[in-house]
Formats: sequence, C-alpha cells, structure tokens
Amino acid sequence: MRASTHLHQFIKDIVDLCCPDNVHVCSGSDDEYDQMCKIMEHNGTAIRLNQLKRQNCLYVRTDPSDVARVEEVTYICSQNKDDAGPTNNWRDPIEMREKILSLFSRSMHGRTMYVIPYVMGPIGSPMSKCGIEITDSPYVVANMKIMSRMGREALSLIEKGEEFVAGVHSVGMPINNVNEEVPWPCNKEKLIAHFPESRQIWSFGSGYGGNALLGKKCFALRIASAIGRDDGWLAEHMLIMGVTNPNGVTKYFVAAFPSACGKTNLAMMLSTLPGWSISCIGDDIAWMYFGDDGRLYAINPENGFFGVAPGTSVENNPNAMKCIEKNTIFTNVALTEDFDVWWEGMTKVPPQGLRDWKGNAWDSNSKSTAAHPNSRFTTPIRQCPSFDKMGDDLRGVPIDGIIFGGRRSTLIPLVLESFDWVHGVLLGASQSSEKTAAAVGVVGEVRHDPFAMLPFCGYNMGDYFQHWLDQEKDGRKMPKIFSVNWFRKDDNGSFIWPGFKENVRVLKWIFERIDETVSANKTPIGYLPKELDRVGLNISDDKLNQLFDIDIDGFLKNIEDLYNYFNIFGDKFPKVLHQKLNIIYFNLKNNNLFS
Ligand code: TSX
Ligand code: MN
Repeated sequence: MRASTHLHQFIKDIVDLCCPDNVHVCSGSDDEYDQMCKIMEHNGTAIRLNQLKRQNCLYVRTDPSDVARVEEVTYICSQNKDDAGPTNNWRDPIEMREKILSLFSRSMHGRTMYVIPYVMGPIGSPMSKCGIEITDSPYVVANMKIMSRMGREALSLIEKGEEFVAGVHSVGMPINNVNEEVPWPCNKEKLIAHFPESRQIWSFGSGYGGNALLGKKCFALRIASAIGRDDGWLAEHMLIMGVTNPNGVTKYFVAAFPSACGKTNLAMMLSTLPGWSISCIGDDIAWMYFGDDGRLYAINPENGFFGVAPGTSVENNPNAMKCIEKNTIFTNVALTEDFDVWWEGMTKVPPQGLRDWKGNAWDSNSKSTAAHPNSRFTTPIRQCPSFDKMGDDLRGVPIDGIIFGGRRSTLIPLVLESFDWVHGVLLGASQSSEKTAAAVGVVGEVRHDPFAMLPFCGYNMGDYFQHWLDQEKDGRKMPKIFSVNWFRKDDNGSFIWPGFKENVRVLKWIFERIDETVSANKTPIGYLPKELDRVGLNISDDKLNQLFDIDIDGFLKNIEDLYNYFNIFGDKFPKVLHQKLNIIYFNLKNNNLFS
C-alpha cells in the first residue's frame, strides 16, 4: 500500500486498491488533450466554446457542492503532531492510512485510471521536481497539461530513477452500471492528506482546483515547503515579476499576498510610467534558493495560470484577457448565448441571455451571481503577452526584492521598507487581510495570514518563521524586504490609491531603494518614501500623505493583536521576532518618530 519509489510498483498498488477498468499512462501530447476534451464533452462535463471567439476553449460546470478548496478536511500527516503545528489539521499517519485504504478501495471501479507524469519547474533545472498524479478525472488530466510540464519527458526522467512525489486522486464515485455517469462526479465526503515525510499526497472526493490538481497547492507548496525546510530552500505562495527601468535594467521581485488582493493582476500588470515595463514569470508559486554567488534565485514551478475569473477585465488586467482568448478551460463562469464566457466585472453591463454557473437562465435581476465567485480560467503561461522568457531559465531569476502585501483599509502604509532581514521576516509573519464579500465570514474582519501561507505551509509555521530567519548567512546578498497595501481608504470610505497600472510608481520606489538612488524617512515602523514619482498622477498632497500617515494608537493596538496571535506558536515563535516587535512597540509608544 505504501507508494513505492518505483513507478511500476506504485501503479500496480493503486490499481489493486482502486480497481479501475483501464489504465492510461499520459503522454502529454496534444492528441491526448483533445481526447480528454472529447471525453468531457461526451460526459456532459464540458461544452466547447465558440471557435471564432474562444479557439480551442472548454466551458466546465462543477457540481455546486464542489467549488473551492476544502481546508477543513486538509491534513498534514507527519509522525509528530508538533511538526504540523497550530495552523494545520493533523492526523496520525497510520490512522490516516487506514482511512485512505477504506476510502480509495474500489473507488475507481468503472473508470479509467490516468497516470500523469509531470515536472514542476523547467525541465532540466536543478530546482525542478518530478511528480506522478494518479487520477480518475479527465478534467484533471487536461488541467495538469496546462499547469505543469506533463508527459513523456517527465516519465523518462522518472524511469531513469529521478525521485517523484506520489499523488493519488479520486473523485470518489465508482461506476457500477453503465450510463450511471454524471457531468461532475464527486463525493460528499472529501479528504486531502499530505505525508511530508514520505512525500505522498492522497486526495479524495473533489475534482476541483487545488483539491485535485495535486502539483499546485499540495505538492508545490505543502510538500515542497517541507522538502525546502529539510534541504535549505523556500517554497512560497508568491508571484514572480520583472521590473525594467528606462535604462533597460531588469530587477526581479517576488510578492506574497493573501487572497482577494489582486496578486494575478499585479503579476501581469502594465505600467503607466514611460520607459518602465513589467514582465511576468509567475502569478502564484515561487521556489527559491541561494546560489553559489550568494544571490537568491526563483523559479516558477508552474506552467500555467489557474486564475480567479470575476473582476478580470480589459481595464483591470488586459494581459490576462489576452491569455484566455484560446486554449483555455473555464470553470464555473457564466455562458453567453453565442457560447462565449462572462463573469461579474468583465464588462459593466452583462450580455443578454446568460446562463449562470449552475446552468440556469440568468439576468441582472437574479439574486445570485452569474459566475461563481471562485470561478476560474486555466490557461498556458506562454500566452501571457508580458511573459518573461527568463521564466524558462534553468537557474531561475535573481531576486532583489521581496514584497509582502495585504488588504487593509487603515494603518498599513502604501509602501514601507524593512529595517533589515529580521524585520522583513516579521513583516511576513504579520501579514493580514480584511475579508471581502467574495469569501464567507464577516466583511472587513482582519484575518492573519502569515506569508500568505496559512493554508499552504506543510509543517509547523513557527519552524517556518525560523527557516526564513536562517536564510540570512554571511556571504549572502539578502534581498530587501518591503510591505505594500493598495487598499487604504479615506474618511469617506474611498480607496485613496488608484492601484493597478499606477502601482508601477511603488515598484519604481522599491527598485530605486534597492539601487540606493532614492531616499527614505526612517520611522518606528520602517523606511517610508520621502516622495513617490507622481508625474501624470492626479492625487493631492493631502491624499498622498494619508497613504503614509502613522496612526500611533491604531498601530499599538495592531501590535497588541499580533502579540496575541503569535502566542499560538508557543516556544516555536522565534525570540528575535518578538524582540523586534518590542522595539517597534516601544518606539511608537514613546513617540520616537525619528525624523
Ligand atoms: O488587483 C488589484 N490591484 C493590483 C493591480 C495591479 N485590485 C483588485 C483587487 C481585487 C482582487 C485593486 N483594487 C487594486 C490594485 O492595485 N486597488 C484596488 C482598489 C481600487 C478599486 C477601484 C479603483 C481604485 C482602487 N477605482 C478607481 O480609482 C476609479
Ligand atoms: Mn494562490
């Protein structure tokens, strides 16, 4: 039952357990992709979209109960409970294996079992890693073809003895009689179990997104973060972008944001500043290591975007709109009369004759949204007009800046530079975001989300903070660390900063701080800009000042809340971070505004 490192034994074990009717080892060819599309169309899972508007695109509706990641039933099954930590669900690996055996027993009966060999990261990169995902879902096969380097090359690496992360996925709906198939098979009972020590993933009951595309959150974040802890590198929930100045000098940044902060928009953004341009390496995950030259390098383990559709428009993210013109899978968006797609925020006025994500006729008087708030596009990264060819570089790109973001209507300034590495790590650990209407819960409530890794860290988050601190070593050129917040509001409740393309002004300041060509004010909370480039920007001095105003009482309360939050990590919370927080608290309290 334990997945052998030998592929053929692994396949045989899973066949014996899951009892599929057929086994298909994926080649990753375009013909095979077409075959998956045909199966989905035949089963009613997918509809082919209008070829003239969306060439080679599929429209998929999931079961209404299977629309998002299932964090409540996501487990880290380390030997010791303490290795999962206070932010993860833990189960004893032996108990979990028993549970898995019963769930997966005969779970693929009547179905084809697909064996997906894939590589996360550019093939040939020393940073890349192999995986095998066994699944009974053709939707997963098609999505994995877009999201990873899937097929023959991966298989040949594994057959030559390359280690791989073993993943088993079943929608959990065996077919006992023919004609029993439904458009979106899934199971009421769901389970996602990670075994960081034996590098295994078992996912049952859901066919959607991060639950089912095991290369993404399960492997590239949860399992990879645990491998990174052991082997001295970082697997992070970060976009990777290039910023090029008018002299043609490019610097690369990584940035971590909680959900609903527009991370994909930032990764693909355009620039309003003449001569400045932005390029995209990735929008979700970065694997990072320090090279022999002492610099930090990053690769994007992914090969596509699995982006949230609602809010994406020609105005907000023209590059994303270009990406999704062809070869894209749309899931849970709305369908137009002429077989195109639509979602809230795509255009101001919805088209006539829409069908919503559940297949019902929809108009603007309908109570629910036409597209599900978590509806998605799966699209190849190379279709992004701003895709940076360094994204294929085997060594990765050198990282000069690390950015931590959040959605905060008060307190947190537009941009701030940390005093040093330890303070930067504290900024990451302190990341938080206000809930939006798109998520369940109270709108405006502040949720802690350290490093935007809360649901994705595969080990104890206290150890994770220490692992970040441990990166600082003699001989290494540590990237500067920044905090950003596009979402500060004025007294009328309006966003102060225009955001989007204008964020390039903030990136310019960060770029020039790294180059040491622009000055800053030292304050108790970090370095703030003396001035931002505001040529061509219609914003008053007063408004600009509001973006950097330090509300001392509010900040002190914020820090008190952080002390409480960090208590959940107990002894694992690094002392130096606590000390750093004490210093900031002390200086604020004593009104030491420095300048
Ligand atoms: O993605 C966003 N970014 C980053 C873009 C590169 N969003 C959307 C977040 C939802 C997922 C933003 N929303 C950003 C932003 O920088 N800023 C805001 C807030 C905002 C919203 C609307 C306006 C301005 C700011 N509209 C006008 O000013 C007209
Ligand atoms: Mn993400």
